[in-house]
Amino acid sequence: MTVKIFDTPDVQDFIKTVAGFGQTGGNDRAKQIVHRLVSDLFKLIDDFDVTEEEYWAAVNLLNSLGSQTQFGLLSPGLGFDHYLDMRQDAIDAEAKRTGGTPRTIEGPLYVAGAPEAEGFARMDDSQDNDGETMWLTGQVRDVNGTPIAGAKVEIWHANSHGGYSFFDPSQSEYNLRRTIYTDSEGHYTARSIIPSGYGVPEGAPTDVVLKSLGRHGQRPAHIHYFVSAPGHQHLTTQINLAGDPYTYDDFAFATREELVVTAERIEDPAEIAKRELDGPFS
Ligand code: MBD
Ligand code: FE
Repeated sequence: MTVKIFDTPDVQDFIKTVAGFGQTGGNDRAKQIVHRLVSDLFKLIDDFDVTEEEYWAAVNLLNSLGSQTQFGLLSPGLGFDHYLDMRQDAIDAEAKRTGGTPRTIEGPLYVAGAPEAEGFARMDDSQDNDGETMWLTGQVRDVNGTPIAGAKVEIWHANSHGGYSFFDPSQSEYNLRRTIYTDSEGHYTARSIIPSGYGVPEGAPTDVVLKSLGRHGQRPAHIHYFVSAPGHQHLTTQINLAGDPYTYDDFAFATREELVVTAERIEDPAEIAKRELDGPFS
């Protein structure tokens, strides 16, 4: 049996009541948005003849997502984070704010309060890391190319098993998370370990949703950045490592061509020795 009731006056009035339209208290924007949201979902139920079983299965799924704090993980998987970035890109283009390193999504795994350093930091708390040594260096410049001294560079990434400290109980606090302030020439250097890609945990509510769409939950190896300096727009971005099978097949849609970086293997013992000094190199 299929019935269509959405367009009836009773239903339309009912949605207004649900959204508090008759009430003097509350918040107008909340009322407008809840009105649209409930309206769109009621219409969806009508159009797709959603059954009671399907509806309550959806409620149970939302409960499991929420109880396991997985909304932040499903959100990039369903493209919302990237969509917000596309809107921010359009806002910047409209305001003629062009140039510079492109933004991409933050993801759900940032943690504030990482140890701070000037110019150089070692990021791996050696006792729980088995990855290949990685040297990461760069220069913060404004859109005209002028180096910015004292810029704040926050870096965080996964270990060689794709796990992040604070979310992976096997790692120490702030492992692979550091804040580095750039030196007088805008440079920063980190010694760390090469991260592996991240995978949505098997069987987690987000995995259930992705599997129902025939999709995987894999991200390529990547390194997250926040870059900020007084008087400049905050940048949220990532480096995506070239050569990963998921570099161009990221479940979170965060890869951008300009952010794909090829790691260069250092084989020369003299070059390695120079970097083993645990400090910045010139
Ligand atoms: C990650 O490490 C990540 O960066 C994103 C966007 C989603 C899940 C895990
Ligand atoms: Fe990540």
